[in-house]
Amino acid sequence: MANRVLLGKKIDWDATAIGILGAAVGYTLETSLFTTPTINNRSLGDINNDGNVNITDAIAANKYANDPSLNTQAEIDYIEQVLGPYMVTNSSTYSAYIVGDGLWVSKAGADVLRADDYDLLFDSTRAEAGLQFSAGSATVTVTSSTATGTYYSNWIYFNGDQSALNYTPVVFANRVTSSQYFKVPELTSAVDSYNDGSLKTAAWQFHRTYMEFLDNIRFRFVIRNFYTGSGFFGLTAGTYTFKYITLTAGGSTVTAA
Ligand SMILES: [Ca+2]
Repeated sequence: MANRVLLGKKIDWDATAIGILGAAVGYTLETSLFTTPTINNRSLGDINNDGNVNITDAIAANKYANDPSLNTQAEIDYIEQVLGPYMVTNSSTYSAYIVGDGLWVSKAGADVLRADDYDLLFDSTRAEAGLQFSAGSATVTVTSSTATGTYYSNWIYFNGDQSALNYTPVVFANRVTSSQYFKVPELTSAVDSYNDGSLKTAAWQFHRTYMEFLDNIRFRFVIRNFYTGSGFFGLTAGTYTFKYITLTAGGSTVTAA
C-alpha cells in the first residue's frame, strides 16, 4: 500500500544514497552521520544489516529511491521504520538529506515518501498552485476549402477510465505547425466583407478554433470555417494538430446553483 500523503519532513533518498556512499569510502562527515550512530548496535547506514556500511548499503538506498521492488522487504522496513524516522527526528543534523517541511500528495499508485515531481499531485514547497495533470496532442481534419463547416477532434478524456472528475481542470492549448504556434481559441483575421477597403472586425470575426467541454469528463478541439458567398474564411482542407496541457488547478468545494 503506497503512502499518498506526507505532512512533515521529506527525505531526499537519492542524496541519502550518496551520503551513505561517502560513509562507505570513509569520508569524515558522512561517516559521522551514517556509520558512527548506532541503533541496537547496528550502524545507522547499514541497510542490509551485514555489520558494515559499504557500497552495498548505498546501492540499497538508491534502489529504494528509484525502484524499491529491487530491495528486500527487510531493507524497506529498516529504511521506513528506522533510518528515515531517525533522520527526521535529528533533522538539523541530517538537513542536507531533507527537502524541508511541507505537505506532499502523490498520484495514485505512487509512494509519496520517495515520489519525484512527476508523481506528485501537490507539493507545498513549490510556488505553483496547480500541477500538471496530463498533456498530449490531437488532430482535426478539415475536408473542404470552399464551404462553411465545423470539424472536430476525437474526444479527450481527463481520466483514462473515462470517469468524471469532481472538477473541471484548467486546459491550455495551442494549434501547432512545423514552425508556428497559435493560441486556442483563435479568431479569424478581420475581413473586408463589403470590399470597400475597411475591415469589419465586429461583424465578421468569429472563432475558427476553440475547445468544447462536456461536463468534467472530456473535451475536444473544434475548427469552424465560414463561407460568406464571396469568400472562404478559415483553415483550408488538411489535418491540423493541437497540443494541450491540463492542470489540477480548478478544484473547488463550491456547488453550482
Ligand atoms: Ca551493510
